[in-house]
Amino acid sequence: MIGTSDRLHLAIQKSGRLSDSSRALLRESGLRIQHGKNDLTARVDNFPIDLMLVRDDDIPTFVRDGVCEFGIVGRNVLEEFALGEAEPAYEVIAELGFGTCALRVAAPEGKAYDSPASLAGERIATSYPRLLKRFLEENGVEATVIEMSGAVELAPRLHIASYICDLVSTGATLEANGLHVVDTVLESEALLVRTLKPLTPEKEEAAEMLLMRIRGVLATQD
Ligand code: PRT
Ligand code: ZN
Repeated sequence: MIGTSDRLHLAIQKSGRLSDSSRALLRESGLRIQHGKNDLTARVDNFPIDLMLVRDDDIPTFVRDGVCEFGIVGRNVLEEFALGEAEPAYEVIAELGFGTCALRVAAPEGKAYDSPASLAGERIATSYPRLLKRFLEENGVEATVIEMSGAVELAPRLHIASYICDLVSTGATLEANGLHVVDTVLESEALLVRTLKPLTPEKEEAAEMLLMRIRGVLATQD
């Protein structure tokens, strides 16, 4: 019989833009997920796998520490986290093709932008300070990064910053706030990631089965 300690833990977003697609992928992979959306964990009843239903921001930490051997999380969240780490914290196993968006620089109407050099000396509001700082450094630009946890698109109107760097999918939010895209910092989609911590042979076996099934589903989507 398989004990609790032999069950694989896979972290997915509890409720948000990645939740439904993450669950759908696992279901298509043949996993029968038992519990409803409000529990912290959900048991897979036909494989030794438990789902951890958490905030997306917590997934990189859980995978780094091996609390969850696998996770599904956006590249944006993962790379922002990784830039704050001294050592590699995970391995990317697969690009999942959902949750697509991009971290973009946007400016108010009438604000000139030719190249990243246009940002020199400016104030830029973002929830992704490390990714933005990397972009500025790569382009040899010195600018002030203003960290905001949300409502970044309001920053120019509130005179907190002259540019913003935020996630965009349809662009409707930018448009509603009189902003337009001027540059791209990172293209993003949901990724399947794996801990770098070694697995027990039992967990390794479950991991190989899980990956084979997920890869099978992804192959039919290409
Ligand atoms: O509660 P929890 O912390 O888990 O959720 P969250 O609120 O932090 O995240 P959530 O559910 O909003 O997003 C989860 C992940 O979905 C993100 O980390 C991205 O990888 C991905 N994703 C895809 C997006 C978007 N598209 C997106 N459009 N995340 C956020 N947005 C925002 C965007 O910033 C804008 O403010 O949605 C708004 C609408 O976008 P437009 O361009 O369509 O208007
Ligand atoms: Zn979040």
